[in-house]
Amino acid sequence: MGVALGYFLFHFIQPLPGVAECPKLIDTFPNRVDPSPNDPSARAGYTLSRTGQVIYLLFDSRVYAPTLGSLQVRELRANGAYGDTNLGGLFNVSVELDPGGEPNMLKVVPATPGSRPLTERTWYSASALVRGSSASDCPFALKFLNLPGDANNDWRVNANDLSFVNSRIAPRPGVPWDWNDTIAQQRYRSNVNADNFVNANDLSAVNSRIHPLAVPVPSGHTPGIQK
Ligand SMILES: [Ca+2]
Ligand SMILES: [Ca+2]
Repeated sequence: MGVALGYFLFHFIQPLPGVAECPKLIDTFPNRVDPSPNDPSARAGYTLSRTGQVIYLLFDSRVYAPTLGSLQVRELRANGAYGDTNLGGLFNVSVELDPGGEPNMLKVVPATPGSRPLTERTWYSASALVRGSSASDCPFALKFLNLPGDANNDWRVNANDLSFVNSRIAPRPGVPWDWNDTIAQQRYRSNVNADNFVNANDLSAVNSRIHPLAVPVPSGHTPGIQK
């Protein structure tokens, strides 16, 4: 009886032949900041707050870097349109360990160190086909705003960002980052000039980018991870 039941369960729980699972994009580290009582206007995700233009993409399972040339980075245009120029070739993509030590994360970084392929105050789409453990050609897409200085994530740069950064000045180098640590995330976003410190230079970086009006998402586009 027990053997028969075990035999039944063994076969019942096996994946069906040919069923492949795609890794699913679930989070983007630089864009993530949890709203706090001090930042009531902060909204979920969507801005690159640093000048470094590095995007971390967290997937729900093992992910491999996209096939060369499959990364597309394009400006968002009105009425759901995209810019003609694909900036994807200006970035390198590598697999990174997630906070749990699993190779479930991609790091998208400018191929030329220090270069800034993305224009500030501009909305972009990043998309590619990636491979998982059992599936290939798995699509993901993200729409985000490149707005260095927008530490509190409300699509504008103003005195609230100066306050945000000022209250997170770190006395020591090596900004800690822990995916689940809200303080670390906020420090990451506060490091506007993308060195290893949160200090007066970041306040200057914010101050030089004051833009009190929110940068609106072009019509026909929904910000964030595309479902
Ligand atoms: Ca802001
Ligand atoms: Ca800094």
